[in-house]
Amino acid sequence: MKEVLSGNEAIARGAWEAGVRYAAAYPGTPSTEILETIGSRYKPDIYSQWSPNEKVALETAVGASMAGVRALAAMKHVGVNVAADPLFTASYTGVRGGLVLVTADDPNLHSSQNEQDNRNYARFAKIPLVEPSDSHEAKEFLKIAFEISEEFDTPVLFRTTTRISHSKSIVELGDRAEKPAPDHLERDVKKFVMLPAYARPKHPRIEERLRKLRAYGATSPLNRIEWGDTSIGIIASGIAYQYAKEAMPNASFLKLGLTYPIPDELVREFASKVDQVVVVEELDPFLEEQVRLLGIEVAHGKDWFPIVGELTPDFVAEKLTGRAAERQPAAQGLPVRPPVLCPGCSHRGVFTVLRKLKVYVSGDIGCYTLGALPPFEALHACLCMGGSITMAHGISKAMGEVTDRKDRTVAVIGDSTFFHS
Ligand SMILES: Cc1ncc(C[n+]2csc(CCOP(=O)(O)OP(=O)(O)O)c2C)c(N)n1
Ligand code: SF4
Repeated sequence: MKEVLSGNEAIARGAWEAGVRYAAAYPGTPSTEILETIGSRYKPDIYSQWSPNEKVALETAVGASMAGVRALAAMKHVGVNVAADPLFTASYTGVRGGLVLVTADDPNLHSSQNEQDNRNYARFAKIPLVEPSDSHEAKEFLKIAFEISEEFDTPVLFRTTTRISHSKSIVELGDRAEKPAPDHLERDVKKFVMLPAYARPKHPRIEERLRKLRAYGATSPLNRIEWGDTSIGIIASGIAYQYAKEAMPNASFLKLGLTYPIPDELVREFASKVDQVVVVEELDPFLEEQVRLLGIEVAHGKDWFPIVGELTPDFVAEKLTGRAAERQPAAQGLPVRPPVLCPGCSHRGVFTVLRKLKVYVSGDIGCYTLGALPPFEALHACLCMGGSITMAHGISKAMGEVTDRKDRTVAVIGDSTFFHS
C-alpha cells in the first residue's frame, strides 16, 4: 500500500516498521510531528513520551536500548546541543537494542535561534550519519539505521532538514518487524559503566568502528552511483540531491545516504571516472572536506553553494547549468506581516507593564520572544532555552547596586522553557 507522508510522518512509520518499542522527544520545529505521529498512530506498539528536554529524551532512549529494545529519540538541531553530553558517551557504550537519534536541522532559521549544521555532530561524536532525500527514504533509511546501530554497536545520527521533514511524497508502506520484548535485564558493567578504566579501551574500538563503517559504505544500500554523462560528477545528499538531480537529470551522481563516514573507495571510484567533481550541499562543507581529505580535487563546492542559508532548486540549477530560471517576479507592494502575539495572549499585559517600567528584560525562547518586536519592544536579550534567568543573574552581578530603574534586570520565561532547564 502507498501513502503520501511528510518526512516526519515517514520517520514515525519507519520506527514502527523497524520494531521500535520506545520513542521520546522534546518538541521543536521541524521535528515535532515525529513523536506526535508515533503517539497517535503507532500506540501501543511503541511506547512514546514527551520529555522535559532533549537530554532527558536521549537518556531515556539510551536506557531502553540498554534494556534491549529498539529506541528512538527526536529533536530539532539545537536540541542536540542539550543532549550532547549523553550522546558523546553513548558513542562509547554502544547499544544493545538499536538506538537512533533524529536531528531535524533548520537551514535558513525558519523557526530557530541559530543555523547550525548538525552533520558535524556525527564527526565529533564519531558515530554514523544517515541522511534521507525524501519521505520514502526517510522510512526505509531509518530501518537501515537501526540495523547499522545493532551491527556496529553504535548510536546512529539520522539527519533531516526542514524541506525533508515537512515535504510530502509517496511512501510504500511495509509491515512491522516485531522484536520480542526482553525477558530479563542483562548486566554488563564494562560496557555500560564509563569509568576511565572501562572508557579508555573504547576509544580505539570506536576508531576501528569508523574504519569498518567506511568500508560498509561501499556496499550499503544507503549509497549509490547513478551513471550518466561523465563530464560532470555530482556528489550530494539530502534535499540538495533532489535539487541537483532536477537540474541535471543526465549527469553522473554519487548519491550518499551514509554521509559520515563517507565510503572512501566508492568516492575514489566515482571521482576517477568523471571529468570533474562538484559537491552540492547546504550549510557547511561537510562532504566537500571529506572528499578533499581523500586527495580528490573538487572543481566546485562552497565556491558555488553558500555556507549560509538554504539552497533552492532555482539557485542550484543556475549554478549547475549556468542558466537563470525563468520565474514570474513576486508581486510588489504587498503588506508585510511580521509575527505578533495573538490578540488575547496573556504575555501582552506583562510586556505592556515591562515597557512602561523601562527595565532591562532578559528574555527566553517561546512566543514571548516576540516581546522584543513592536508594539512592545520590551525584551532585550534572548540566547537559548533557559538562559533568561541565568543571564539576568550575570547582568545584575556585573551591574552591582544600580539606582536607575532602567538598569535593573527582569527575566521572563515560559513554563515549558522553565521545566526544560
Ligand atoms: C534547545 C531547544 N529545544 C527546543 C526548541 C523549540 N522551542 C522553542 S520555544 C519552545 C516552547 C516554549 O514554550 P514556553 O516556554 O511554554 O513558551 P510559549 O511559547 O508557550 O509562550 C520550544 C519547544 C528550542 N528553540 N531550543
Ligand atoms: S502563548 Fe503564543 S500561542 Fe499562546 S496566546 Fe500567546 S502568542 Fe498565542
